[in-house]
Amino acid sequence: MTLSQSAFVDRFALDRLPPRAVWPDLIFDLPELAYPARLNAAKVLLDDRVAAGDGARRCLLDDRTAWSYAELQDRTDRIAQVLRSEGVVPGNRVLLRAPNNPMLVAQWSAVLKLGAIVVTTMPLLRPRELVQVITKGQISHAICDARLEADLRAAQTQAPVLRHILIANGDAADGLEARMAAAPGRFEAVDTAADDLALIAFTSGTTGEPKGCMHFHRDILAITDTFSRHVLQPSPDDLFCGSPPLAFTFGLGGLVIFPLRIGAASLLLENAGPEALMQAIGRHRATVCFTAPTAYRAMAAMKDRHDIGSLKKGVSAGEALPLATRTLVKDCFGIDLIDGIGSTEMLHIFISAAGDQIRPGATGKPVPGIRATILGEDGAELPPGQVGRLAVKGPIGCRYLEDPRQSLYVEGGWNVTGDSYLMDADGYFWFQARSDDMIISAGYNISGPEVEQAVLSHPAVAECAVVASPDQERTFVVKAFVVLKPGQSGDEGLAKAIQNHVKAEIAPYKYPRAVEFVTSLPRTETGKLQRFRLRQQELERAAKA
Ligand code: 3UK
Repeated sequence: MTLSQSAFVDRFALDRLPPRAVWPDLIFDLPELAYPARLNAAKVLLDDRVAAGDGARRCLLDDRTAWSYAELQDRTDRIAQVLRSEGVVPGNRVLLRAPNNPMLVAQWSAVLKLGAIVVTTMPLLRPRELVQVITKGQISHAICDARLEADLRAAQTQAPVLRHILIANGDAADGLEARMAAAPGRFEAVDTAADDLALIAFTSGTTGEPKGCMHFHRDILAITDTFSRHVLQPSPDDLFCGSPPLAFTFGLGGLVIFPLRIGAASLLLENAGPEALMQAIGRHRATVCFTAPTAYRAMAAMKDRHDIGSLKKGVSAGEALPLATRTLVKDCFGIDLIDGIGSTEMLHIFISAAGDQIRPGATGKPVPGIRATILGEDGAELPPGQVGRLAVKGPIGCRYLEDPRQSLYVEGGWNVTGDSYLMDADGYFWFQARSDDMIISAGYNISGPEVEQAVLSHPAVAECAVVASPDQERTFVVKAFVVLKPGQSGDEGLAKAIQNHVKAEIAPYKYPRAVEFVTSLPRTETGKLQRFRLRQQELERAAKA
């Protein structure tokens, strides 16, 4: 496969794609994945929609405004013109920084229409992390919400490649909105190749320097034409909502790309903690929700305070969905959560199940258009029933921006996600652990997340993390860090009760020999448990003792 004629003037990112030999295989197994050679994703999502007569349809909502598709197109075109007048050319990287709101979506589609490459950043990133992203991506332009300006300015002093910062949502005379007002008229989308780069998503990465995952214009459509179209199956009358930041591709897909692809609407929330999310669902009668397992758990605990009866579908991703959480959500809200495993490298969800295809406890089956298998240590495919390394391929795959870790994620054409899984005889995939969250204790292989599930099913437990803790006798023991529900007190009696509960739920040798009650657990900005931090803490404590 060769790259088609790129529309890029700035070839920095194109030239830093990994060598072809370490690309994953790309497969286009469905008729809907046969994209034309030239394609601009923002044009498809917006201009084509408006041209089809849907301009007046409801598109983006927040608590203050509701934009139609035509209004989003208008904002997009104005921003694209402002960016062009700032010197942005096709192939340049443009950094975006804002909480989830309609303007952030307009900025995102404007960068795409310009044929530039969009790099949306997590609002909580600190200057040090911003410097890494800006330097690695050689990012010259940024649009930044006034409320997040200070950290970006601090980063700029150490990353001088960032020369132009446009401030949005502020009151300066040269702010983005003032400049947009003076830039009326349509903006013709740049005629990008289907495989021109559209976005670089930096991984939330639980450790180490961020990796830039590079994705094409056609990839933006491919995630909807696989997971959304075949598993989620939303309708144009749906109202999407959820918590993940648009910088996290889980949120980008669920809150922007999926609704826009079918002419549906999306509710964007700057603050989307579990309670705010529930309130918003109730107020706007949202029908499809994207959030993490812990948020569903927290929402279930507040079921009496808010009415979310409008909700028809809930997608859970980012971490394994504990069976106890699935059951709780079914009991409280009457919906069968759609669990799905996705990754920044694959852009969105590649194994999932909905409706009567769900097998509780399993993640699901490969999404149509995706192939999945389990690899042994030697790289050979394992038969059903054996635990090994999850490997997938589809129309999208891992292409890190100039990163030696490319050859760790891609092996023999497969994307190897770093998760231990098993496939059963019916082709369902069962999550075991992140490959590095397997605990080896007294010679047994124990999955930390499996023990967490058992602990979580105890009625006093709100949250739990299970890691290996150094031990004289057994090398490591299974240790549970437990956050209790309000009103519970963490004493020896309760620790014992939790241990007995686990022994009754799963094989007794897996029970946590150590239990520590804590008030909170370390998490990434995308809500993932940082087990490595607890592991490290245990190693340090043991070294001191
Ligand atoms: C873990 C899961 C079990 C798994 C993501 C949906 O999470 C996303 O991307 P990241 O790059 O992390 C990828 C890793 O997260 N994981 C995600 N979902 C599940 N483990 N069950 C799940 N349902 O370790 C995976 O390798 O942050 C999720 C869509 C887009 C995404 N970027």
